[in-house]
Amino acid sequence: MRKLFLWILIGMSVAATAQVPPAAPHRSSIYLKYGTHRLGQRQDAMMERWRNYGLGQFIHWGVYALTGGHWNGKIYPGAAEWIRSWKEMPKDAYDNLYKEFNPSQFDAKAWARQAKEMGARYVIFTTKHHDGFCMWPSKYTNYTIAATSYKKDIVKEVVEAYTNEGIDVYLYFSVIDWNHPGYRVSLKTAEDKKEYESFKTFTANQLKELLTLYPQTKGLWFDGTWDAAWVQQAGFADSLEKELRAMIPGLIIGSRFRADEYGRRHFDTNGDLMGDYEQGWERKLPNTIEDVHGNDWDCVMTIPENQWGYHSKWLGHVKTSTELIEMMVRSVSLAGNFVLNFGPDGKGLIRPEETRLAKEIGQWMKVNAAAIYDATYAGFEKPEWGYITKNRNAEKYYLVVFNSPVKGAINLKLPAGKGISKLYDLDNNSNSYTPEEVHKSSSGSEFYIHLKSQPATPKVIVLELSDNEGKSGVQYEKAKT
Ligand code: FHN
Repeated sequence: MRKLFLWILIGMSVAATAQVPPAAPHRSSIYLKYGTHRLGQRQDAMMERWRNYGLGQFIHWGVYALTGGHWNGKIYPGAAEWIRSWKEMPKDAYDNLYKEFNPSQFDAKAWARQAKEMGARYVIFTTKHHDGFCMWPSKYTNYTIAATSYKKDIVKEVVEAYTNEGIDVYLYFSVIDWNHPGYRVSLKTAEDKKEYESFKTFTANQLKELLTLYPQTKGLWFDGTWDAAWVQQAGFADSLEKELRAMIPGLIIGSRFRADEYGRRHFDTNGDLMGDYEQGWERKLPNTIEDVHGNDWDCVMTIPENQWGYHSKWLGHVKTSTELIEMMVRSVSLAGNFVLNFGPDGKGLIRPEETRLAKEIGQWMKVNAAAIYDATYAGFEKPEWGYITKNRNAEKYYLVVFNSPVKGAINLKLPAGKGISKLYDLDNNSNSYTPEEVHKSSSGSEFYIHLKSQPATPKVIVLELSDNEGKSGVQYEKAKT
């Protein structure tokens, strides 16, 4: 039986509960023909579903997985999916690798089950990376899965398996395509421009093909859009985005797809977000809520320093599950989603390290997902012991403790005008905190919550606030010095 404790506030504390600060308005009146299509956040149901995900899975898989980041006995020092660009990698050797691609142990249903158990609510899957190899039988090129001995449509298998597990599917698409004869980094000659026109048509055809073949798709995650040649296609990309959105109502597209007529990407020349969410947080996280400018955003993160595709020898720091859980909680506490990357091997297997991390994250999510799902920025000052998230639809706050102080208590500054109606452990809601366990500082501006135990994993305490401030408490004399 949970006792209801009405806590007495002394003095008004420093943080004020606030919603996510609104995006900065249109910063100036520069007319843009190909700037953002909308000011402020999308408010439709699909986007609300997107911002409630909390945790997603990224999968980078293609013929590059066959190399495992090695060639001819040498280790490629870069990101494994870029090995074709390595001077030690003969281009024709790479471009014939697809003939060996036959992932006999690929099991999309097993991948989807693992992702579900980890707690992922959406997946972003590489349909085509920069090498141009298509994991679906595109009719616009021969360089596809249909030309391999595996033959089957991998994108279809992934879309169906994940959708059947209740995980929303987003398709990753690289505009960079090293295989297409019309692809150019920049347009220097008339010939370049002529060839690039065919490449633009090819790109548009493939994107419309993907949305036609896989209508379950909830969004497109674009990549490889930084080349000067593409950045100069503001009008073409603007029209193409509108065409794609019309094919699947509610389709979600991020800020990385196109540039405005002045070449500005992610944010147009007026500083307003292009697309539905910011796609700039790659292998990095914002520090404060101000860093996200009131926009929706996702962070995509690798487990090693910088490997998206399968590399058999991870060099440098490999993140632990606690580090990854902290990045996820931090993302949600700043109103974003956290997307963890997996790079299956050439046989179609998820590597043991990723399987272990998925299991450990899943064990934590099994107990604490309420702090992640449907949660967002809480409006509190960032505490030194961890993060605070808030359920979007209730006055419920989640105190996620990562750095449990040696003193055994955590400090909490309450929002002005609020009282505490309940305080209990998320993993055992009969574990209410009693007045003996929660003391007011003499300054009256914060509470000390004595933890019931020193947690071995990130601990979540649920704080339910009420609008009833209660009577003022004991006023202590200030020290005379
Ligand atoms: O060049 C790609 C890289 O290979 C990987 O796909 C990441 C994932 O977001 N995106 C680009 C680097 O920013």
